[in-house]
Amino acid sequence: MKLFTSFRLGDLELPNRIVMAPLTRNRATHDADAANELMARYYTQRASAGLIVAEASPISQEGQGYIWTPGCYTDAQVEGWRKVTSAVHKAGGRMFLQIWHVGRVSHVSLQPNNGAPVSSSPIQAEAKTYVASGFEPTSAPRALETAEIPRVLADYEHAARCAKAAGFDGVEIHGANGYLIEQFLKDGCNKRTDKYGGSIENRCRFALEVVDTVLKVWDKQKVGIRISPVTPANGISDSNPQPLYNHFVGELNKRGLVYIHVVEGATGGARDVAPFDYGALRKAFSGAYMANNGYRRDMAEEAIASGRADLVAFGRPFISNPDLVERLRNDAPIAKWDLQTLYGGGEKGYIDYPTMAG
Ligand code: 8OZ
Repeated sequence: MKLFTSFRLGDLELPNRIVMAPLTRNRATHDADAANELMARYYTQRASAGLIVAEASPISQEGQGYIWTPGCYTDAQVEGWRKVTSAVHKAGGRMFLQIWHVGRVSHVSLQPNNGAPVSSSPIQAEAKTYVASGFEPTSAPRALETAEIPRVLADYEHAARCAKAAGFDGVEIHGANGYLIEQFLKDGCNKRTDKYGGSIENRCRFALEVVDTVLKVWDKQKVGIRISPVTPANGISDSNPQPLYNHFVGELNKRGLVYIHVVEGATGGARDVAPFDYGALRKAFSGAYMANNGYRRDMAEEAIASGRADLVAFGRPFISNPDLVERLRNDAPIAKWDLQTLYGGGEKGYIDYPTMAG
């Protein structure tokens, strides 16, 4: 099967086309939001993936929207992630970090000085976030001032440097699922009248500045981006996503990124939520196309064999099947994930899912 052929991603040789998608699990340390030994065990169990994209990691406190998500901007967080990358590398794996600013999908209790979260425009997200007291509605955001944007870019640059110090093989920019980058891209949220709002070119400006900032730190062959053109996740929408993403991906192509990671349809939901021609993005981009969302074995094989995708990212199946690659190879049953233990907690529902061998 083509799913089990190797693939050259930049200077990495992936032994198969199966990627572990980034998955928020809220298992970081409670005092420092740092990755830890428990997380190192969890990722090491999954090191047979062609590539692991580690869970979304806030670039700053302002960029955090959920409690106990592991950041990548303090010394303690770099040390925490270093434990994870060295264990995964020792187990023979390869690992990118997804770097993340949630924008308005946050809560005052997580923000510096309990202030308002930031966004492109002062419009509250119709979404919930997870804080100390459980799921809560997101807080009303304030619009970033034009003059503040360089400071946010500097936070991206700092986090990109921290990811390098932590030993990752590369970074994935989180440009999906209704977070800050999408809050600029999509016109359901972005109502700005400065050079970051209005036309498609203007709405892409912030995202491309983030990309250019990360490229100051990392070689372009070690930088990917995740996008979700039609997802309604976290209350986001765009009136005409096809021309927006055709333009955006064309600009990404000029910058030579190593992959685009495309959530096809509604994140974690229906693939056919809205019409969209993903083939147009494939055509516009000469790097790797990583497909995601609801893939099963046959679909994944079809996507690789037909050339529609180079890589397929699996999310939830990796939660409950640490040996997902072996299970797919053998067409073995895929264990169901427990919804009660997705976010927060300890070992239960995290590192205790057995392999086929038990
Ligand atoms: C589920 C819960 C919290 C965050 C995403 C990072 O949607 C997330 C996320 C998912 O990209």
